[in-house]
Amino acid sequence: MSDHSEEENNLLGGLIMKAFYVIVPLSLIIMMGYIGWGFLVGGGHKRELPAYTVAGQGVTLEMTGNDALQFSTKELRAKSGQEVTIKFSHVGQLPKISMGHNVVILNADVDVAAFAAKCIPAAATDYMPTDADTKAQVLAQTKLLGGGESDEITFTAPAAGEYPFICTFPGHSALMNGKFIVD
Ligand SMILES: [Cu+2]
Repeated sequence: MSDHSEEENNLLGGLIMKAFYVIVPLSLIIMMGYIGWGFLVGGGHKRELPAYTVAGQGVTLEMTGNDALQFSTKELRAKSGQEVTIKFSHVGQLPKISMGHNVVILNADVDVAAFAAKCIPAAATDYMPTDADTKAQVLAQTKLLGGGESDEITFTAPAAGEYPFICTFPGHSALMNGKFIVD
């Protein structure tokens, strides 16, 4: 009886030992799995960070135009290669047809007065000619806005230099102009 019981105990002990040998490595594997998973998840977040950081390294420039033919700034700044977001708002009341405003950034070598002059007849396309030559002169542009409207554009800052910007609505560029300065 006691022998039998001992045998049973031995058998049970063997089973426990076997179970121990299985459970310990198994829990180690599971633990390492968790660590690995945590690392992956953490790594995933870390991999996302550069995307946020890129946006963070980019620059958002907010500017407004009003019914008095004024841009809120005459100077926009960015670093070459930087992702630039311009948030432009028309904070006036007047409609686009009488007081439209846009922000059109031109290449550094563009004759601003000549460019503004050729925009005057382009009413049908919001005072932005659509020919290839004109497009080649433009670095970035917002939509033409009426009072209360806003637009947002994103582009990559070009090589260091000074790039003129204007509103192309007829007559506005004399007052509504500035420089986009890239360092
Ligand atoms: Cu304007």
